[in-house]
Amino acid sequence: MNVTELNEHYGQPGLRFAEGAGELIYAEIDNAGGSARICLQGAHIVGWRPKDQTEPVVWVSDQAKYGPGKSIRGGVPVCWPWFGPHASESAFPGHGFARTTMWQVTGSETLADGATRVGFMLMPNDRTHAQFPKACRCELIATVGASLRVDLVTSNLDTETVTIGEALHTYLRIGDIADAAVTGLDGSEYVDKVDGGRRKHQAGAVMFSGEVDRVYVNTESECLIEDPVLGRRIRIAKSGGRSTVVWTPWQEKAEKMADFGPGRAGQGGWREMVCVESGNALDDVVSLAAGERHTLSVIYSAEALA
Ligand code: TA6
Repeated sequence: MNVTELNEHYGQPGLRFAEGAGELIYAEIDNAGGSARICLQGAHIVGWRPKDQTEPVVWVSDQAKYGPGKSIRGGVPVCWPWFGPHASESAFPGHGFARTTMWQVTGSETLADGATRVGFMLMPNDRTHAQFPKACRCELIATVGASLRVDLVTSNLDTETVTIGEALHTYLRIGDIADAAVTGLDGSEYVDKVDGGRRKHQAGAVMFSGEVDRVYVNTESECLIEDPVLGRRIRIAKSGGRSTVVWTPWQEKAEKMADFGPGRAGQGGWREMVCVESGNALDDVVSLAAGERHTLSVIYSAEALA
């Protein structure tokens, strides 16, 4: 569908479709509770701000690259049908193909509380079929308002069991990574990717003074990002997800990547974000018998620090 057809079929008072960066099509949402943009490539949420916040809650790099087949640095990249490197094929894209594949809009709705809901379905093609030869449907439902809810729904339409890894690789806007803390993971086991994949246990809050890349397993806990610089707390509540990934590239790694940018304060965009990702990875990958369906749901919200 082109932009005109999308607006005719799915336009809502708080929702319109428009062509934007990289000549890609975006769902642009602006309602009483919040605003967001969602790129149809990847069903990739590229920013969300509740109306009571002056700063966005979902962060996007000012140097993000937009274009067909490019993955966008920031927002809510969808990792599916695997998380991280592919288990056996190193040539397959890290975090799967969902974030660089076109999705189609399947529906839209304005809810009674004024929130806007938009549904998307991943469109398989020859490339995705070659990398994942399974009849599996992947849908994303975004509900945008004062909070942001994302449901990632996998349906196994195959005749055999299918195993998937998945995550919402969400970049959250913070004042300064050196002052932020992530709580909710105390006592959880994690795989430390910056220490050779060693297994460790979290003690207290996650604090940051260097690169952190950890996959916490077997945890369904809500996580909070405490941000004294912006004076707020970001709440990340999930269901259907047993893994939480916490990632900051820190300075050296970010500077090797072309798309982090200088950030608002000019001290590096990496200082102004942290990824707290909700999903099912490593020990927690999901096996779906023929005909089964699985939903990962995450709700993001922000509140003032007391
Ligand atoms: O989720 C953390 C992570 O897997 C890191 O290892 C880091 O490389 C990051 O994702 C970014 O991956 P990307 O493929 O988007 O550059």
